[in-house]
Amino acid sequence: MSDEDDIILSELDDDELVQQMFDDLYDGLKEEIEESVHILLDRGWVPYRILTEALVGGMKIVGDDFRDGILFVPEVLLAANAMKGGMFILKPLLAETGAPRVGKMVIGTVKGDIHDIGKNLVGMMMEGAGFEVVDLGINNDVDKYLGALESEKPDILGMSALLTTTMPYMKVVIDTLIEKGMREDYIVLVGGAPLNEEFGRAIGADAYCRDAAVAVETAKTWVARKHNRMSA
Ligand code: B1M
Repeated sequence: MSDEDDIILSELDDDELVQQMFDDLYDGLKEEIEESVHILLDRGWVPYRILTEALVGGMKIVGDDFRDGILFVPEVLLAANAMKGGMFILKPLLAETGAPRVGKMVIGTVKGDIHDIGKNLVGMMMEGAGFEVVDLGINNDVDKYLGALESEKPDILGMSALLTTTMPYMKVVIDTLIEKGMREDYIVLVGGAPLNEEFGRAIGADAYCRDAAVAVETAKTWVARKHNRMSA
């Protein structure tokens, strides 16, 4: 039996457990991540803290080593799967805040891009803040976005891109909205690791959101602004 097998997660203190979660995420150990999430919940950690400190914190290490060529796609996929296991437990808890419905958002990752962890996190946090969220998944072309806007009639269109090669597609979607005279009907928020504020402005989005918490705050501000405009 290896040393790893001897670790009893529930006997670790909070700091040790979070460190262990970083290791388990790195090793793609979904069941261990799920167990640790339950332990932290039992210890009174709020879901948002578990999400940001333990899961997103651990994923940052995975991301850095992927960038540096220490980890490769199969390992990162396992890590992503473990992360999703933890997020799945937290999702209903984040949505349980009883916040009144504040607006509706359609969100999806752009064409050519299959990264969905960040988008899912944004969706979860938005639901937790009282937004209705329609998730279009990954690899969305312009027709998919437009179809969803027409059928769902949301306040917000959210787009996610994690690759420098796919982020320009956001402009294709926004330009098509302009061409069709639909741009002013929606608040367009964009996000993803390679973007920044300048890019958001350059493609004609209403705002760039650095992370899920910023996405929620930005969405609330813009929806309130939209409703004030409509009632003026
Ligand atoms: Co990919 N990958 N990946 N990958 N991957 C990156 C993005 C990369 C930066 C890694 C690196 O080299 N350092 C790099 C991109 C380089 C670049 O473009 N400059 C990269 C690459 C190159 C690739 C492939 C091309 C690798 C290959 O095949 N050779 C390939 C591309 C596939 C494709 O999409 N066509 C690929 C594949 C994969 C996996 C499938 C293995 C896996 C994805 C699994 C999945 O998502 N289901 C994966 C992963 C996991 C990553 C990293 C390691 C982690 C991404 C992540 O989930 N982060 C990533 C490295 C990194 O970002 N540091 C990397 C955690 C997440 C919580 O953060 O997604 O940034 P993030 O989301 C944040 C904010 O950005 C923001 O809020 C979120 C929550 O706070 N946000 C929004 C995101 N979307 C938003 C939308 C909004 C608002 C805010 O709308 C309103």
